[in-house]
Amino acid sequence: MLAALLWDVDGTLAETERDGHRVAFNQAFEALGLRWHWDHERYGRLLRVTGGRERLLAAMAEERDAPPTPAERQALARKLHDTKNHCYARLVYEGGIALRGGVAPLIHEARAQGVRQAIVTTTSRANVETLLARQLGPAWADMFDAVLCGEDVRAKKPDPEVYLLALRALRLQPRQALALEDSGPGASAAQAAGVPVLVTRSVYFPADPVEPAPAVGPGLHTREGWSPAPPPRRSARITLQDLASWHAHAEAGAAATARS
Ligand code: XBP
Ligand code: MG
Repeated sequence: MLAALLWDVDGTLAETERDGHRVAFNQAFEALGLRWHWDHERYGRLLRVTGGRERLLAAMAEERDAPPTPAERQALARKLHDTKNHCYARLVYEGGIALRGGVAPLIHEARAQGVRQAIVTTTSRANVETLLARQLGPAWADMFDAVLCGEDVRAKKPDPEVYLLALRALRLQPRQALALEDSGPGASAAQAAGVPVLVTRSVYFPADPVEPAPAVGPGLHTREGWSPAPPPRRSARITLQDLASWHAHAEAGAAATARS
């Protein structure tokens, strides 16, 4: 039975990479007098490196005017990352980053029906708190039984560590939960922890290989374009009942494999 939803943040709750992080990284470069600019296409490639600071360090390898020593690069990455997170917070407060369609109704529905929820992300905690306070209101933390972030782990996604921590915090077995992710690295992290994962494709990860996933679709706002297709219902969006039945189907498959 489905006992908990484990929510990724970036790309899943909101298009934070497109509307927030990329814009904020560029604002940080400008604020620190650097002539670097990450366009949509380059940022898409850089997203293969998870973690904002780690991404900065990886990008410095491609910049001719990056500092020469590893220690100087680390220091610059730290400074840029702090500045980026301040810029990101400002974008969030100005209302520039909305939740994706279907996310808020599903969070409220799960809460009303006693399905537990956790935030399972490797982004910085400050970014999560700012986004959720702005989009779900000051009582947002009451909706989640655990909030695991980048600062809580040694290794970021696709490492399963953050999922293993969430399962421990909720005292659940992996197959009692369902992860919601948008990217290959995120889906791999959940799967490596043994958690079935539902994939809602996002702007930067339209086609990452994510099998085996109980369901893959374009977003929670629509019942169109999902594989497997959800059964006909009155709702225009994906509901908790849909999640429960995809989860049950994945469970039945896993049980049959274990028996054979
Ligand atoms: C996505 C990430 C993050 C963000 C930037 O994490 O890779 O690093 O791009 O966040 P997830 P920080 O999908 O697990 O939420 O700058 O705070 O690292
Ligand atoms: Mg993500």
